[in-house]
Amino acid sequence: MTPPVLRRALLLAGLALAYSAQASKPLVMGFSQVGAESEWRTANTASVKSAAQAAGIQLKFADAQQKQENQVKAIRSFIAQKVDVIAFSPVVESGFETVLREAKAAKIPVILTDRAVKVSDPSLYVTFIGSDFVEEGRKAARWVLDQAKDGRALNIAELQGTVGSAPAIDRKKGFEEVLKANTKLQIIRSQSGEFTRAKGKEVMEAFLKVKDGKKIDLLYAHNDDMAIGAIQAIEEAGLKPGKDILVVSIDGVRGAFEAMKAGKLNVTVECNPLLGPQLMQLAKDVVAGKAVPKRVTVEEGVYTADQAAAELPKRKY
Ligand code: GYE
Repeated sequence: MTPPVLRRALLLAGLALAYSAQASKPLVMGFSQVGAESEWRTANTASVKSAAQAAGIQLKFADAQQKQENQVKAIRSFIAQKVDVIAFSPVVESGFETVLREAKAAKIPVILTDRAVKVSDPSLYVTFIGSDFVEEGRKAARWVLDQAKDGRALNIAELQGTVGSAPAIDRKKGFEEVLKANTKLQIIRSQSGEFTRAKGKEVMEAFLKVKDGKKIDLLYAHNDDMAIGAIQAIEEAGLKPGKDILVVSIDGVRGAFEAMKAGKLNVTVECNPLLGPQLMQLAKDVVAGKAVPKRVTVEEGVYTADQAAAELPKRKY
């Protein structure tokens, strides 16, 4: 028979051991990324991965290759693995209701990063951290309005992002809202370039071939990668991007600053992809049961070609 004192000591030691095992168990995050479609996305992925490591969070990373079905599968597998928290950047806005209900039923909190979803029940996610895409579209259009202050008319071509994605929907909305102020500014062509360079180039080539007698004066691309692809198409058509056709885009990635330095891109609206550190802090707070804001936005600027040379060395993505 163990004496009662010894029994108590053993019990306490056991409890302490269990407690320290619990405390040192890393928080597990399942993260479903959109894909690797752009420079922005690459920087975003790098930020998430390095921030998880720095925060001591075990990351289960899944690349959806721009397909919603892959994302739904990834989220279901995170639920099955009983991760502590799920974070994801939704490829498109609609169609996540069912899988989000499954996460909720499993009591796994969900954080949206970068892109928003449309759901009838906002309690299906805890918080959303990302940029204000409508405002980015407005900023791009304000620059265009400025160019047309002298009263000239501008025919605009638009390269949209992924069909149904929050940034494509919102950047179009914000741009059109501000553009309305001047009826001489007309969008004469608009199509998706899926946020990639290759598709941006392909669609711009097609735009330039349309024979309706209308000359394109300005290109608005929903991201820098599509603008960079389109710039190539413009050059191959024997025109000067940045001069014959003004080019405005969104993201503010290094490639855009290089294009601005070369005089081929006129302006980029910043969209910060370095969300990793904020996301990890939010995840820790959420799992610890702390209250977090429903919406966390990111501060961003606008850069023109004349600032490119000075800004380039300072760019972090
Ligand atoms: O602008 C684009 C990327 O969701 C904000 O996705 C992001 C967008 C970004 O492919 O380059």
